[in-house]
Amino acid sequence: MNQDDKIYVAGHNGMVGSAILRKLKAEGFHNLELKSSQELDLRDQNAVRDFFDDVRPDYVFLAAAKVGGILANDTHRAEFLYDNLSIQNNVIHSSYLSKVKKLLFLGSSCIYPKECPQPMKEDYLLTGKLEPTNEPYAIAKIAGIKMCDSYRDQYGCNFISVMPSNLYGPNDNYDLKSSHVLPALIRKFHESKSAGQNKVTVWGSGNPLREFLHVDDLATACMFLMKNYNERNFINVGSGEEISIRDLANLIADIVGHQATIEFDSTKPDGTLRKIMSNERINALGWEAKISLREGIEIAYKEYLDHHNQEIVP
Ligand code: GFB
Repeated sequence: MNQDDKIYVAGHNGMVGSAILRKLKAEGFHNLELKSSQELDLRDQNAVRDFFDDVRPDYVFLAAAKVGGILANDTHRAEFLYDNLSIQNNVIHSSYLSKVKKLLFLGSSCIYPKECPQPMKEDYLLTGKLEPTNEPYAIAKIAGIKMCDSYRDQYGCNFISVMPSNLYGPNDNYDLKSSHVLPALIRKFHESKSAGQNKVTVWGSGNPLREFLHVDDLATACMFLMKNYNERNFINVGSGEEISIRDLANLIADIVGHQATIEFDSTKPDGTLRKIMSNERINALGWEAKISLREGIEIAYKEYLDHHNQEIVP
């Protein structure tokens, strides 16, 4: 990528897209094409075709997606399938038609089977049944991987796919119904402390293990891969750090400074019990995560206090 190349970041207002944008700007890229979802509905095939005909970007980061935590995935199943398939079909196909030099598609670790051997290597894709709570989202993301590989095979497009583990960081979603666990627990511990309460509810059993990656680490990985990786077959990006939801709750309690009693709500699903990814391939290429979980949560809590606390606690 040259600094004058035209770069389109699809989803630049989201947590992942905004992290990629910060990284691009920090590296001096200035020819950036950005459209909010109000300006361009990526589910609209004709609108996306017109945009690509008009703009003709050189590089595309496809970070636009409908995303959410375990409950949002489980309850908005049709939207997670339709919106994600539409967005990626339109952006990937239009990138082919308008001869984009390279596209990077972002997925998620939920593409792997529910009972996958750990750590999950890229080769384990499609070797078993998916976790039911997020099957529609996973199916869409698997379709995106196959689309990138198929467009490479048939048309010679340099389209790559990147699968991050559970993400958190600036511009995260703190809505308790639709968010992921990490922002939810930051908000729950903070609000319990502010209200002088001594109880926090954590969904499920607390036993599932998750691998969390700060979104700024993901952005450095995306830049690295956009510059250095030109192969079919997706690549995992994780931190290599695994923690149980119970231990995560205790860590967040410590950072927020509120040692509340934790109550586990067994009416909520646990989801996959373990999903740590193998980072062997990306580590061998010369990239690794830099932000530890404690450091990352401390940064996230500060950002929450600065930007989100006022909006959601009247
Ligand atoms: O982060 P999370 O929603 O996503 O949930 P997944 C992780 C674990 O934390 C589950 C538990 O076992 C939840 O039951 N948990 C505990 C909570 N308390 C809470 C809470 O207050 N809010 C939430 N949200 N969880 C999603 C997938 O799976 O992860 C997506 O549904 C995607 O498709 C994404 O892959 C990365 O890790 O279970």
